[in-house]
Amino acid sequence: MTVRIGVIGTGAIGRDHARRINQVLSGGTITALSDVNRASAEAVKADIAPDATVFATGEELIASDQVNAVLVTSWGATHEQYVLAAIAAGKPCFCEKPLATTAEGARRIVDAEVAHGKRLVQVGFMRRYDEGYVALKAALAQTGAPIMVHAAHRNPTVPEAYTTPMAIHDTLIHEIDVFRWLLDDDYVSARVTFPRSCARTHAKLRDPQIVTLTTAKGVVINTEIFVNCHYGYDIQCEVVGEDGVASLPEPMAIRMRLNASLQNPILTDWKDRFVASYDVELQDFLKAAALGTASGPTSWDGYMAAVASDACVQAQEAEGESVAIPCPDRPALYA
Ligand code: NAI
Ligand code: NAD
Ligand code: ISE
Repeated sequence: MTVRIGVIGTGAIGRDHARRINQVLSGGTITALSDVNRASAEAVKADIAPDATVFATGEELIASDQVNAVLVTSWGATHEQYVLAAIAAGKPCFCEKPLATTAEGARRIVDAEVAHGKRLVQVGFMRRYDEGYVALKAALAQTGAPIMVHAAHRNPTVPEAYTTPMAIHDTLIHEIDVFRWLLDDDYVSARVTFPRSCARTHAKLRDPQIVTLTTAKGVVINTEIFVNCHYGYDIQCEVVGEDGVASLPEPMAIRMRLNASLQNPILTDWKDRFVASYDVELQDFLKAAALGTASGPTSWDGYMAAVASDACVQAQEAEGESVAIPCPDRPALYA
């Protein structure tokens, strides 16, 4: 069966996911598009999905019988309303991170899916599908029980609209999710410290910052978020275990001997760093959607990430103080 997909939000990642479904992956076709900026949806139709219908609103797209499954790739603050509408319509839904911008919002999605009685939602935590993270998780069998993690999430630059809390719910959210999965653990507390801000930042963004998360098993994770690092898009992770240390592999790059130096190019765009894992996550979505369900990262994962994310934002405000992270009971649907 070919799954007929509607995309809500046809900006940077919505356009890229539409291209994947129509030109790279199998089992899906884009039949519907919607964006608050209608011209953006019309442009994706012209370039990628000529047979798709452009809908005035996401709700109309979800209700349409031209749509069996929904991709929510609009701005984070709009995700909750569309995911809830997709669940109400009984249609599988892939939602880009964050599932919702607050834990309460993500909980409403969990409760709606539990009431529906079957999984319908996959959250766009694509790092779980990345070959490097999968290999790192396998390597932990050799390095022994993890004790510490040292990580960094660096972007070359961000727009003026990117503010201090976004470093958590837009950027660190990838680490928050992937470390729960990598360590098979939950968080108990968060602390944030700020070095002096870098010269390239702006008035509404303290950058860089260091987030320390402690897990239920006692692992301490230090992550540097530096979104004006200038030199490239760089994701680093090193796990220190009882018997050894395992590091996330660097992306493949041609090493060159040039001009009396040894050079390794570094990527600059997030779209390139996890390009293969976006393909794998969406292929997984299409496979499950053909059966009327969802697999991969769950609404519960999206909710737990939002709970930790809210605590990290509080920890930013309480600069240097430890903030507790609650660990609610997991519904049986996500066992
Ligand atoms: P963008 O700003 O390029 O695109 C968002 C699009 O959504 C815009 O075209 C905007 O007009 C549209 N939009 C906003 N509100 C809407 C609404 N209510 N209804 C319909 N359309 C609406 O943003 P970008 O970078 O594509 O990010 C979109 C989402 O993807 C965000 O949630 C972001 O966190 C996530 N994202 C995920 C990445 C990943 O690595 N998984 C990477 C980049 C973004
Ligand atoms: P973007 O600004 O390029 O695109 C967002 C689009 O959504 C815009 O076209 C905007 O007009 C549209 N939009 C906004 N509100 C809408 C609404 N209510 N209904 C319909 N359309 C609406 O942003 P982006 O970079 O594509 O990010 C979009 C989402 O993808 C965000 O949630 C972001 O966090 C996520 N994202 C994830 C990754 C990742 O690595 N997984 C990377 C980038 C972005
Ligand atoms: C963006 O939305 C992403 O998801 C990228 O993966 C991340 O590196 C970036 O900081 C976010 O803004």
